[in-house]
Amino acid sequence: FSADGFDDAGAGPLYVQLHRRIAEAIASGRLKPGDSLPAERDMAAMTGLSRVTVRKGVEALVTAGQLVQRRGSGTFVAPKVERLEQALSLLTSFTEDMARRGRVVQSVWIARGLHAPAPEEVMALGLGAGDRVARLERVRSSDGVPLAIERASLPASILPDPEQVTGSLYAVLEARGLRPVRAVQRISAANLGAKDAELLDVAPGVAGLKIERVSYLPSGKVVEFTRSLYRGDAYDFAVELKLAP
Ligand code: 16G
Repeated sequence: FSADGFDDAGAGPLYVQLHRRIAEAIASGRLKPGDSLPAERDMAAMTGLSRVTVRKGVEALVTAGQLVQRRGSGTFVAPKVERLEQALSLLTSFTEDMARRGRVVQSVWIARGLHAPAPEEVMALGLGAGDRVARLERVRSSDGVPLAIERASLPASILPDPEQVTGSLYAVLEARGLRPVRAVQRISAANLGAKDAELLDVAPGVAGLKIERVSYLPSGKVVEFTRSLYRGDAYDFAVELKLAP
């Protein structure tokens, strides 16, 4: 970054000029995914722009998804996010989906334990008085890019020992003969709040997809009630339609 070429007169507001210059550096590959940007005060010193102008220019690129800001560590060029096409007609797990694509899964736990159920969990899981619920909350990533936040609730009768789940939940259920065979899934639009956006490494307010899945055993017993937030810039959900009879 240098002070050359910033032009008070013609080329639009100064923050837009900075925005354009950083976007060009990313497009040309001079700045690569994961590269860190200088601190706001250093960028202001290098360019001769005010800190307010630098902040506005950087914020515009964060909103556009080209830069990410991580609290405490700075501003980085956003990792390249490839869009994934996900079939909606098959009941698969996150781990299976990624393995099929030859990708490696990472999960960061937010919470994992047994609790007294909330009213919506009682309803969705068909719990009785005194029943407990196992909650598994994690950020699911693939190849280092966070893709979804998953909040799964299971009856304690299905999963009395949630701390035993360290990798794939469906693999644990399968090993116990409790793998779900059917599910109902609901997808709706959601703008990500500040906390969820930070977990997914995107700017607050960007579009996400909220997915609710209730899955069942062959007997009809509910196995899980899972609420997920998927990154809107990473997923295409596809389903095959047949002519109505
Ligand atoms: C999928 C499911 C989720 C399930 C998880 C298990 C959606 C929207 N959700 O992400 O309901 O709990 O897989 O994955 O597809 P795991 O076996 O890798 O833990």
